[in-house]
Amino acid sequence: MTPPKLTIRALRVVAVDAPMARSLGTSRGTLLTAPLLLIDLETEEGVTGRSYLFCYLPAAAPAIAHMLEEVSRVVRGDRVAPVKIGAKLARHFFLIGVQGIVRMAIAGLDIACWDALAIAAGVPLVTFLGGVPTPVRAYNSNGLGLTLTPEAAADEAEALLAGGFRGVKLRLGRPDLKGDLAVARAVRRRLPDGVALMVDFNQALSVAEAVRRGHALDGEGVYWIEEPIRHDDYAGCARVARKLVTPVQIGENFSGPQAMAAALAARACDYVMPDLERIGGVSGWQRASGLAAATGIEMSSHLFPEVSAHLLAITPTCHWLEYVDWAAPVLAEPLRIVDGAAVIPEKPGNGLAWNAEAVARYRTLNR
Ligand code: SMN
Ligand code: MG
Repeated sequence: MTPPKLTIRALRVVAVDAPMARSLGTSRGTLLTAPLLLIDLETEEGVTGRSYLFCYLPAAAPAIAHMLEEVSRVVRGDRVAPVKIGAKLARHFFLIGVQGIVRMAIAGLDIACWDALAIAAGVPLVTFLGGVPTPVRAYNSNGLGLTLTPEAAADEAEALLAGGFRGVKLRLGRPDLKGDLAVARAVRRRLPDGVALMVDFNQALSVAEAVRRGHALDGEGVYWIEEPIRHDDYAGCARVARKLVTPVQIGENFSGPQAMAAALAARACDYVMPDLERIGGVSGWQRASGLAAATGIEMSSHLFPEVSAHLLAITPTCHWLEYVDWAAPVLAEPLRIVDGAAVIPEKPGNGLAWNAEAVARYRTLNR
C-alpha cells in the first residue's frame, strides 16, 4: 500500500443548530439545540476529511468558525500530517494560547486530517490507528435533565434503555441534597440490576458539599459521580475522591493532555473522560490514552460518539462511550447502537458524512 500523500486545499465550515430529541438540562443551564460546526477538509488530491465541533452556545459558533478561517489560512498548501500541523498551529497561536475556542478549532482540523488519511488509505480510522472495528460499550447520555420529577426521571431512564444500553446518566445539582437523592433513588429503583447509573453535577458543588452529597450517594448504586466541583481544582477533586466510596469521574474539561497529566499527578479522580475537541482531536486523544494506560486509569469519552468509538477501540484502558444523538439529525448515516454498543462503520475514515437536506434545513443564517 502506498502511504497516502495529501495536500490541504481549503477548510469549508457550515454552522447548524440541530434540534435535540431530548433537551440537556444541567445545573449550569439547559440546551435545546446542538450548535455544531460541520467541517470539510478539501485536499488537492480530491479526498475530503470531515469532522464536527460542538460549540455549546449558538453565540460561540461564529467565533469558532472565525478561528477555523485563521487555521485554514495558516495550513493551506501543507501536507496532511496532523502531528506536524498541530505543532505549526501551536506556534502560530502561541501568544493567545492554545485554549478554549482556539483549541477547539485546531482539534476540528486535526480530526478531519486523520479522517482524510484513513480515507486515502482505504480503511476505517480505527484500523488506520492500529486497531480493529469492534463494538464499543456505550451508556445513553441523552436527556435525564435537572428539572425532571423523580417519577418522570425514572420513566425517562427506562425509555433510554431501548437499544440495549446498560448505562444512563442523570444530571444532578438540585438546590438541595434531598432533591438529588430522591431523583437518584427513583431512577436507580426503576433500572434493572446490572445497568449502570452515572450522575453528573456539572461542577455545581463546593468541596464540602460534594463530600456531603457524595456520602449520601455512596451505597445508592451510583456507578460514578462526575464533575462534583470546579473542573480545574484538582486538589479539591482529590479530596472529594479520597473521601467517597463511589468513583469520581472528570475529564470533559481537560484542555489538552497536559491538563490530564496534571489531574492524574494530583490523583484528582478515579476515572477520566476526555472530550475529543478539548483534548486536542485524534492526536490529543492518543497522547491522553497513553497517559491513561501508563497510570492504569479507565478512560471514557465525552460527546462525539461517532469518532470517539474508533478511538476508544484503540484505548488500552477503554471504559465507556458516552452516547448522545445530537449530531444524528445532520448525519447521512447516524451512529448505530446494537445491544448497547456502538457499531464502528466498516467504511474508510471516521464515517462522518452530512445529510445535505438536513444541513440546509438547520443551517444558521450567519454562515
Ligand atoms: C455535558 C454538559 C454540557 C454540554 C455537553 C455535555 C455533560 C456531559 O457534562 O458530560 O454529558
Ligand atoms: Mg459531564
